[in-house]
Amino acid sequence: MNAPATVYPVAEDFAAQARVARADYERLYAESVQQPEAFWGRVAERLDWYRKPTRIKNVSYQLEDFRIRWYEDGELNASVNCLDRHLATRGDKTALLFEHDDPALPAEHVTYRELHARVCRLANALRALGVRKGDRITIYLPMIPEAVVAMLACARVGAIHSVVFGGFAPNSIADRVADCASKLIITADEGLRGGKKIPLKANVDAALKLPGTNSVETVLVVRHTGAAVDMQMPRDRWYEAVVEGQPDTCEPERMNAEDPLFILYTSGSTGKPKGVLHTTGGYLVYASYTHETVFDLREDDVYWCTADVGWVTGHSYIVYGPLVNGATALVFEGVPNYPNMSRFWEVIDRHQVTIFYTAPTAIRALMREGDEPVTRTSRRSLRLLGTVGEPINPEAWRWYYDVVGDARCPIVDTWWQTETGGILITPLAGAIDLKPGSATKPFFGVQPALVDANGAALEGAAEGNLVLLDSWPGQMRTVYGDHNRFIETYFKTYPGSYFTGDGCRRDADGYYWITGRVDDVINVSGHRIGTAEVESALVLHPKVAEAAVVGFPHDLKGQGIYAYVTLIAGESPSEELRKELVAWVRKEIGPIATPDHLQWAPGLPKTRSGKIMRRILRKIAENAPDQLGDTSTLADPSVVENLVNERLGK
Ligand code: 6R9
Repeated sequence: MNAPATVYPVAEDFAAQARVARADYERLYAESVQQPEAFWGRVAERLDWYRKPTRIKNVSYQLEDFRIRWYEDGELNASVNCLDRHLATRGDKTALLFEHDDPALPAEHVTYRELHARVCRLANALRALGVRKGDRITIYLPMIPEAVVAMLACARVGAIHSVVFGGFAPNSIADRVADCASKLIITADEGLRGGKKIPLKANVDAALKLPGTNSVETVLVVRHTGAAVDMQMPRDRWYEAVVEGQPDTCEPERMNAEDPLFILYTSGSTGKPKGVLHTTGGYLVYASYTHETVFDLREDDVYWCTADVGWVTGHSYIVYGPLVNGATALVFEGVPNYPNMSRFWEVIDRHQVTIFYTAPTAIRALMREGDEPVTRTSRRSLRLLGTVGEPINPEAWRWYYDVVGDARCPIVDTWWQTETGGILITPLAGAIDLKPGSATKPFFGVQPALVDANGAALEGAAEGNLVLLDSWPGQMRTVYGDHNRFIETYFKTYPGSYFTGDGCRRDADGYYWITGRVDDVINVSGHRIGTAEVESALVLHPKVAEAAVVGFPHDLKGQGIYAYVTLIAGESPSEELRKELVAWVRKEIGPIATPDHLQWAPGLPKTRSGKIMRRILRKIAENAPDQLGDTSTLADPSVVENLVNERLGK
C-alpha cells in the first residue's frame, strides 16, 4: 500500500526530562481509557475550583439516552483560573508578549498582574452596560491584547463570547450575531495585517444594517490605528472611555462546570455555520492539560502559536491553555511575509521563543522562498515545533524539521477540531517516535477507531472514516440553539460514536494518518469552508442559476475552492463576469472563501433524482478525467463530457 515511512526516534536527551517519557505513555493511556473517572478526576485538580467536582464523567452517546457532562457538580470561573491564581507567584511574569504588525514598534509585555487589572476593568464596564451571566457577546478584533482581555472579561462575568475572525465580511458577522442574539459587540477602528488596513468598525456598521441584528445594544470600539470611524450614539462607545475609572478588581461570577464558556462558529457540510458550544470545566481542564503535556511546557518557556483568536486554535492554545498554565504567550498581529520572508524567525530570535506552533500552509509558503530567509536567523532558542490545521506533507515536515528546527527540535503534528476543544491525536515528544506526515497516536482518554462506509469497524492496518468511541472533557456540548443538529451531524452516521468528518489511515504500528475531510467541507489553508456556503453566496447573484463547489488539491493552501457556475438563460459567460462572481463571494463571505477557479457549467452532472454528483466534479477539478468512475446513474452523461472538454481546454 504505502512505502514504510522514515521514523524519527524520540531524542533521548528530550525524553530524559520530558513530562511524559517513553515508559509513561502506554501506562497512562491505559489508565485513561480503563478508568476515565480516576484519571480525569486527578487531572481536574490542576484547576482552582470554588467547589471541587465529585461527579467526573456522565456520558452516553446512545441516541435515546444522549448526554455529555463532565465535572457536572463542580464550580469555577475561567478568568480566575487564567489570572487570579497566578498573582501570588507569577504576578510580574509576562502573560502576553505582544508583537505589532510593524516590527519597528516595540513589543509590549503584559504581566499577569496587568492583564488581571485590564480584564477586571472591562468586566466591570460590561456589567455597568447591563451584561449578565449567559448573555452573548461578539468579539470582532484584530490580534491585539484587547482580544484576550475581551474574552477573559466575558468569562469573568459569565457572558458567552463568540469571536468572529477579522477576515469575515459583514454578512458573515450578521449571521453570527443573529444566530446567538448577541447583545454587545467588541471591535476596533481598524485591523492591521502586513501593513494593510482592515475596516473592522465599518464592517460592523454594515453588518448591523442587515436583518436579524436588532439584539445588539452596544458596540465597544478599541482605538487601534486611530482611523476616523463613524460613531453612532448612543449605540457606539469608545472602549477606552468605558473602562476608564473602573476598579481593577471585579467579583467573578461563580459558574457551573457545564455552564457555557463560548460559542465559535464553524463550517459544516450543510447549511449555515454551526455555533459550536463549549462549556467551562471540561474545556479548561482539557485545553490546559493538553497544552502542558503536548508542548512539554516549562515555567520559563516563551510559547508562540501563530493562529488567530478567531479560530479554535487561538482559543485553546493562545488564550485558555497557556494562561491557565501561567505561561508566557506571544500574540502576533502580523503575517509571516511582512515586511519580509524572515519575519517569523526574526520574531523567534527577538523574543527567544522556545515553542513554536503554526500551520502547514504557512510552512509550505515559506519553504517556497528557499532556506536563506530562515538560515540567516539563529533560532537557537527553539526546542519544540508544532503544526495544526491540515495534513502536513512529508516534504514540508522535513523542511520544518531540518531547516527551521536545525534537526534539533521534535515536531508535534496535532490533529483536532473546533468541536474537540483540544488536541486529540498527537505525538508526545518524549514518548512517541515521529513519522513525517502522521499525527501518530491518541492523546490520553481518546479512543479513535476506523469504520467503513457501512459503519463496520476496521482492525489493524486499514483506511476508513475516523470516529471516536468515547468522550473527553473538551468535547463540544451542543450546536448553539440547535441540539438536534448536533446529534444529527456527529452521532447519527455511526451510532454509538462521534463522527469526525475526516478520513484516516492506520499503519501497522498503530499510527494515525489523517487523509482529509470526507464530507463537503473544504480545508483552505487550514480554514474550514462549507461548499454549501459558497454555493449559496453564488446563487444570490442575479445572473447565477445554479452553482456547485468542490475542493481540489492546491500546492500552498492544501485545498483550493473550485466553483462550477450555471448562468440563468440569456446570460453569457465573460471574463468580466467571472471576476465579478469571484469578488462577489469575497464580499458575501470574506476573503478566505475566494474561489480559486470558476468554471462555467452549461449543465451540472446530476443523478436522475436531481442530486449533484460532486465526486465527478471533484475529479474534473483535479484534472483527472480518466478517474470519473461510474457515470451510469447520470441523468445526462453529455454534461460531463462538456465540463471535461472545457477543463482540458484551459
Ligand atoms: C484545530 C482545527 C478541523 C479539521 C479537521 C481536519 C483538519 C486539523 C490536522 C488536520 C490533518 C492535522 N486538521 N489538524 N488534518 N492533520 N494535524 O484546525 O480545527 O478549524 O475545526 O478544523 O482540520 O480535517 O477535521 P478546525
